[in-house]
Amino acid sequence: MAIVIIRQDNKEQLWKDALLAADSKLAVYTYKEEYNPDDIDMALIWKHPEGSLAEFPNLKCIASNGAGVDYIFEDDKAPTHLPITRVVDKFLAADMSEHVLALILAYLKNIEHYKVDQFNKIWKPIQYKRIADFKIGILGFGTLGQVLATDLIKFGFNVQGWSNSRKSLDKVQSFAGQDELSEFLATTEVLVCLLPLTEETAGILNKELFQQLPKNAYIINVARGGHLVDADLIEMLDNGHLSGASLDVYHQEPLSTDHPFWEHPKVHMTPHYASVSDTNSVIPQILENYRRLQNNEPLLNLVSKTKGY
Ligand code: NDP
Ligand code: OXD
Repeated sequence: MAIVIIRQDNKEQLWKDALLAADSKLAVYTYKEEYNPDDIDMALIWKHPEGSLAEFPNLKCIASNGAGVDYIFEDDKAPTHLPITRVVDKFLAADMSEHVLALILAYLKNIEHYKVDQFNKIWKPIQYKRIADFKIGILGFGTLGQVLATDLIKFGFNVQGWSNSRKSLDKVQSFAGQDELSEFLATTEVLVCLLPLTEETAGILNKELFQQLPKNAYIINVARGGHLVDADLIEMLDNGHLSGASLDVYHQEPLSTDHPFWEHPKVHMTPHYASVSDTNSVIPQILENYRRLQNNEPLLNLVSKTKGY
């Protein structure tokens, strides 16, 4: 019985050390080490090389080291019939919320705009916007979306959320399903995408959706690049319907240097780092699931195969 850590961002040793610090008796390998694949019963992964999960005949569980699991379903050779778990963590949620809050406040107060003016030595005050006058719409009103909504409410924002099933959160209007999407969009002035990437949500941030937002709406995509139709965003920014966009995630990561987003004056970019799993905080749920796996107990934070998230 052993855990293998598979990720390609050079953080596998960090996670191994953290697991061993929590339980020194654990059998745990990084995928770069020598080990017997027959021994592996849990794979702790983040954007693994395609096909690499097919190497373990006794694998019992795939544990995503992030909240998203889209990359697992995209790998045709991954044994997706096995239980798949994901990270649900208070720091992952709080960090995401802080990132989005920073972007929204910077947008309302023209911080990016002034940075460019400063660079060009231009002194030109422009009207700022007030929190109380703005409605934030959160597309994907799950674990991260609801923490963000709670924080936004504390700041005095008007908030609404859209999800598959209706939610009940104090002071937040909840919209559910395709039938209520248009109504949700019609009053959303800053749209934050926090959906999982699935067959249903791929390409959801497209021209048809943008046209249903009020003129000058602002887009924040911190979910997955696959949600966005890049050309549609550029068209709607260039024709003035949308006032700007902040993007953390892209179809290709790192984004190729010839992509138009890099030089677009209305696009603000960050390198898929809005929120990352914190080892100390996340290790206990991994170890708890490993213990449950050995004892045939129900796992925490299981992904639904039918929903794909
Ligand atoms: P959850 O699964 O908790 O929430 C997803 C929400 O989306 C749920 O409210 C769900 O509805 C809703 N949803 C899913 N599909 C649909 C649909 N077809 N129509 C309407 N609503 C839908 O996920 P998290 O909040 O934990 O994470 C969201 C995503 O954020 C992750 O999948 C990941 O891609 C991204 N992420 C990005 C990070 C970054 O650094 N940029 C960091 C962490 C996560 P319901 O509640 O009814 O099921
Ligand atoms: C995640 C992410 O899904 O970091 O956790 O994108």
